[in-house]
Amino acid sequence: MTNSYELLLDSKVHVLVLTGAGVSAESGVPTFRASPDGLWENHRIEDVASPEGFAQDPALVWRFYSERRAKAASVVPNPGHYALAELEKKLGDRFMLATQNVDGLHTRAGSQRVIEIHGNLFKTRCTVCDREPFDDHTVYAANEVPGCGRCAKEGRNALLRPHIVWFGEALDGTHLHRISRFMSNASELVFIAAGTSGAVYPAANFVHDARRYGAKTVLINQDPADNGRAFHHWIQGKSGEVLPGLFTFAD
Ligand code: BV8
Repeated sequence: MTNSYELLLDSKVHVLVLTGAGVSAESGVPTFRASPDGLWENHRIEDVASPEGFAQDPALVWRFYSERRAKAASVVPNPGHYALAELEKKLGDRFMLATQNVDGLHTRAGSQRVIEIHGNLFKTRCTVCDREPFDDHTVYAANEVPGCGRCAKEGRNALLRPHIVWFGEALDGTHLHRISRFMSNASELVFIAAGTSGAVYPAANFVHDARRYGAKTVLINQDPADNGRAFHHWIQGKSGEVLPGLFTFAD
């Protein structure tokens, strides 16, 4: 574990960054392990963020997401988000950001090459018809469960759901393909994971995939991560403080 660290990037290196809830913590967005018992309203998050949880109590699940939607809309990106947007400007298509976060803060900080592998709080989709997930900033009332207007017109009763990848649901295959193609195309790869406990799969496996491609792997995290031993380097600290001064560029 080191505290001061500098990452020298040459003109060939490709950088893949994976972020988790810790990167948004300095913006005021609670992490999943903020409350020691990892509960929300006495529910295990894995139970609320799941298709079974939604089937059992859609109003409770919409309350969980409406509350997080309101919170995410009320905060702003922090220096860690901006540092990654700056790095993308320098590296262009030699940069890729995969985020587990659903708060949209990377995009608001200017990042464009972002893959939101777990979805986005501000998108909603129908549980039945194949309409595209649509932008939705509505904070639904406590017991309101929105229905699909298009289905209603066609005489069907269909609930709307957050466009989020729940536990037990598959990630978008095109996202995973883009990430592995980025790694395999890189002649020289650096993999950085920031603000993530490495507890959730398949994202927690990315470091192993990157090492198979010969990557240098760096973890930037306040606490030890579950998959921390897989990284060559661990910079213990706050991502909003570490990321801005981390990168130097060889000519
Ligand atoms: C799937 C959306 C299969 C919800 C989320 C092995 C392989 C594959 C799957 C599994 C497997 N083992 C188990 C599984 C199942 C499961 C899983 O991983 N379970 C865990 C609990 C063991 N995985 C899945 O279900 C995935 N689906 O694999 O499907 C499949 C295949 C085909 C067909 C059907 C099914 C889906 C996983 C996605 C779940 N959705 N998010 C929502 O957000 O509401 S996960 C959710 O929790 C977040 O998105 C995030 O990914 C995760 C929390 O993790 P972190 O982001 O790391 O946050 P955390 O709070 O844990 O840690 C923050 C860290 O930051 C801390 O370490 C802290 O120290 C640090 N920190 C804090 N402040 C700072 C800081 N660091 C730096 N600076 C700071 N300022």
